[in-house]
Amino acid sequence: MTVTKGKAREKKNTVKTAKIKVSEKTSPKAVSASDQVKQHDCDPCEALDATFKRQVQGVLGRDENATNDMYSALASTIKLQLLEQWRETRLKDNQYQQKQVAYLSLEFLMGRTLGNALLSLDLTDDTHAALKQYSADLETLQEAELDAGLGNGGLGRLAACFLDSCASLDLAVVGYGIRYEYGMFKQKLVDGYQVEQPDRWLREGNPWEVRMANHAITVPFFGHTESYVDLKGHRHYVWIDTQDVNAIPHDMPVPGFRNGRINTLRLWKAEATDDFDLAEFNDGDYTEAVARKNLAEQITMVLYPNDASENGKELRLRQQYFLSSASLQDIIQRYVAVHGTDFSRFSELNVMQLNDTHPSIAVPEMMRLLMDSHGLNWDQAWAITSKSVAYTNHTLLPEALERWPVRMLKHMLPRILDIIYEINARYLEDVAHHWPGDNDKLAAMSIIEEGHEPHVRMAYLAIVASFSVNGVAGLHTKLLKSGLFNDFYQLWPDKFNNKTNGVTPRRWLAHCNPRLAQLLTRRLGDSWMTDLTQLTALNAFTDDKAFIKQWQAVKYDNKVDLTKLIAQECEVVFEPEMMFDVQVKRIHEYKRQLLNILHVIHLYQRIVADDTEGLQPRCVLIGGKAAPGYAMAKQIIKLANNVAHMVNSDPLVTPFLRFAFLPNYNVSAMEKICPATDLSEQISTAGKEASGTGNMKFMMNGAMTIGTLDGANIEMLEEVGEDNFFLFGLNADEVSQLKPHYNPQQYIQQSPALGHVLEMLKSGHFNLVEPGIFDSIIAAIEDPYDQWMIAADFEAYRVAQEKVSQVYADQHHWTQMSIRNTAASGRFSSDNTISAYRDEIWHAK
Ligand code: M8P
Repeated sequence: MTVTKGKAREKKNTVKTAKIKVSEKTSPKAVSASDQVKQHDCDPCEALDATFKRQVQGVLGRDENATNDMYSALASTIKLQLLEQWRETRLKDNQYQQKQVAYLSLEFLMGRTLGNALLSLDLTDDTHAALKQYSADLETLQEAELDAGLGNGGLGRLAACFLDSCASLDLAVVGYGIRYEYGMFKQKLVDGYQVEQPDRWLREGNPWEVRMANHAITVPFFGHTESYVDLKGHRHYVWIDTQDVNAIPHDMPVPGFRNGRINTLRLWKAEATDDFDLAEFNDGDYTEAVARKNLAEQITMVLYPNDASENGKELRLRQQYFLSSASLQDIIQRYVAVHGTDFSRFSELNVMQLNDTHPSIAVPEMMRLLMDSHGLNWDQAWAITSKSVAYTNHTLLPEALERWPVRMLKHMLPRILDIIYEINARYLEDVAHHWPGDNDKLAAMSIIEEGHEPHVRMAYLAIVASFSVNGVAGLHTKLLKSGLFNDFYQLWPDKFNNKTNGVTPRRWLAHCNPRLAQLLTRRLGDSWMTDLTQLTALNAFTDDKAFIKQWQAVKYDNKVDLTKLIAQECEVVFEPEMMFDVQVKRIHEYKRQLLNILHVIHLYQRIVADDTEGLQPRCVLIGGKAAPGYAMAKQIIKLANNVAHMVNSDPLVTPFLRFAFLPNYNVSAMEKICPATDLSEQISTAGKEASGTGNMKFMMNGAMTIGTLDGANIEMLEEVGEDNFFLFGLNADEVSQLKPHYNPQQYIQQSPALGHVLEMLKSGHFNLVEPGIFDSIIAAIEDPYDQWMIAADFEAYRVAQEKVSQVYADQHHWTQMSIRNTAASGRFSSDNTISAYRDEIWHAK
């Protein structure tokens, strides 16, 4: 499969190697494929030059010596360069020559745009040239861009990778999301504790967005419903006395990789409507009216952290409905503009992919729009809705399963609640038909969870209305079918399918690791960027001494770069000669950062006891944010910082071990971390991590994985083979079998190493002046109800880490394994994942 199109494809094999230079700096220039056809008729370099000059000199107040000003001048220049192709893409897609896909997501974790846009448009060299007349260099300007952190972690970043692949595969896909004023909070450390600070990512404006005020949509809230019967005897419903909010689209470009397509990420901003305030203005209640205006605009103010303690918050439901309603109205308007109100072709020409249940209120909203606004009857509306909605599940964790109080829906979205009840009543007839007389089944499968406070089960609503329900890795899908959604699987086995996640090789290899990208391109040509399976050709070079040396040099230089970031952010000196052992991801008990920290303590004890035989010098890095209300996750961060302090301040220890916690881990940090990592920690309790995607980024960049049989690790292991992967621990079946009679003491007795670690923790060695602060962590490890089974896996983890050290000691062998990991990573390109969505779910093209 390749995504190189048209003229570019004709030229694919004529790489002008002369233009590919070896660059010492981390510069995207190194990977620019100079064989690609430029997309402009005039000399692109001159056009870019001239626009850039106008942006620098022609915009009042821009200062040539201010990095931020130069960044926004450059970003505006590149945006202007892509406007024409962007418009052409939109005009073409408005004709519905191919099926239109809407990817609905509350989160898009885009990170920075500039570097990726330059790579996709093949403008890196021209930009370097245009910058020559100025004092700024491209790298510095790229660093000035603030991350668009409109997501919590993997789920939001997956949406961003998918958009990149959709555009690069020439698919007509619009990402629909929310333009949060405040993205993911910024994490600071104070005394080793996480402190959250607001992320005002828009404070200096967003040069990439285009505000489309003329495409504004009105979204209703509150009010009540009434019904009437028309002359033909048909009952109609109206939702009246609503408080309306305007949804203003802010579009961001999503360029395909050198194929001329520019897709759109449409982010909605909430603004008060004029008539919202009118009555009160007239009554003279000015302050009340302004307060209400703020209420409307609150909807898109802040991204919700993925936090169990935030479950059921009213503002979050308002966000979900706001996104769903605005996006569906937009999709329907576009369709009606071409096909009128004949909806018979709607589901053939449109599909809506729900990124988890977060936008699943779109199901009843679609029914409402088709019936109440466009006059369809129930059966017609249901036939269309249920043929155009597909749902992706991303997690089995019970606390992440969304349920909304019926009471809240009744107040905020009365018409929507009526429709949910009707969907439920009709669907339960199917259930009753399938399991006659089984009332327990009806209660268990009902969309409404009865009880003291009845709730709407959003996952059930999504499953009932969707023609496709997919999990995000093989094991995860299997567990969905056999566990959480088993009843639904029995009822509709054909709905269920697996789509293993992937990550975009443009950002996660070409852009973030220019040294490796250049090495790959020299050996293989550059079409690996659009067909990552070509990397399997690397297996031919595992005995090539010169190649091995080059591979090692790349890793070494990347490590040197990372040491600078670590020194600056953590005040810890990492040595590039030592092994870089990394775990970066959200802090959660199931991800088991605690297991990693216990292992660090174990190494520390060995070094202090002078038991260093077979130890390989290591630098351990942990990074990630804890949900603000997740007390245990915050304690784990504090423990990491206290242990790091002890490790790094003992000169007898530091030759063997250094330990840092990186604050404010985000997309841009990962772009520096994954190219420099030797060992990737993917150590979740088996059965808990649906897929993982960081694991894939590390693998692509030649890191070895130490990991459990969980999520996509299983498929990574399948691709690379057991000899090139450090596997340990219980599998998912063993975890669930052990659960009822788990006895941590038994494991503690069987592992002297774990016993010593716990003794030291209990002695207060890491919290001498902070008595008792780690008691809850110690209790959790020793708790027979510890779901994460830290004690059960510790010994196997320790042994696997010994094996890691042994292998690392043989650098030649380690490098061969590293090459094999990159070579085997092709399956985890999101191009591959999206091709499967396209062929098996969307049937687009
Ligand atoms: C996110 C929320 C955000 C705000 C409020 C409530 C939320 C509830 C759940 C989630 C959520 O599921 N987040 C995930 S799922 N984050 C992830 O990284 C997950 O999706 C990834 C992409 O499929 C998977 O790779 C991860 O294994 C999975 O944990």
